[in-house]
Amino acid sequence: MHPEVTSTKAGEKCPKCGMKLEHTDKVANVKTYAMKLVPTPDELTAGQPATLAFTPREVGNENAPVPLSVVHEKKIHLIIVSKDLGQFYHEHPEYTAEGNYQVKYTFPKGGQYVLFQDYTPDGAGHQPGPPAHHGKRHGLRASEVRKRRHAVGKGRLPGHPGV
Ligand SMILES: [Cu+2]
Repeated sequence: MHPEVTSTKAGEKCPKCGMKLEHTDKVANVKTYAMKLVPTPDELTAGQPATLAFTPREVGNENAPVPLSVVHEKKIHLIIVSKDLGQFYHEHPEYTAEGNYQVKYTFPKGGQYVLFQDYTPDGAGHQPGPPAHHGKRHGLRASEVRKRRHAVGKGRLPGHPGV
């Protein structure tokens, strides 16, 4: 009824509706997360270094800090894949004093890229598999990278992997 209400004691009742709380071994975290991406410069251009800044945020509570767990020795695993699948990179944005995670990256060619972020908010549990409403987060974004001379504009397509 009120999944946000939890207790560590047995036999407690929900203060909102009076329902008896049921025991669960699952991590009681029903929060939803989204990764905010701010590229610098705003217009990504092939061959020019860019800084990609990622900020994990709790949906509906965007100002709350979202500490991340270390998984495979890193907090964020960033996979950059060109839409034609010709380019594939694995990067690890690092935490900065600005409170976000940054990685410097130079897109080699113009075109569409998919930025696949793999991260686990503390306390959200660790679940392998496709995007879920709790547990491990997989964020996906496609960024349009300008060719060096031909301005093709920039667009972002938030969405899910088409697999
Ligand atoms: Cu990695």
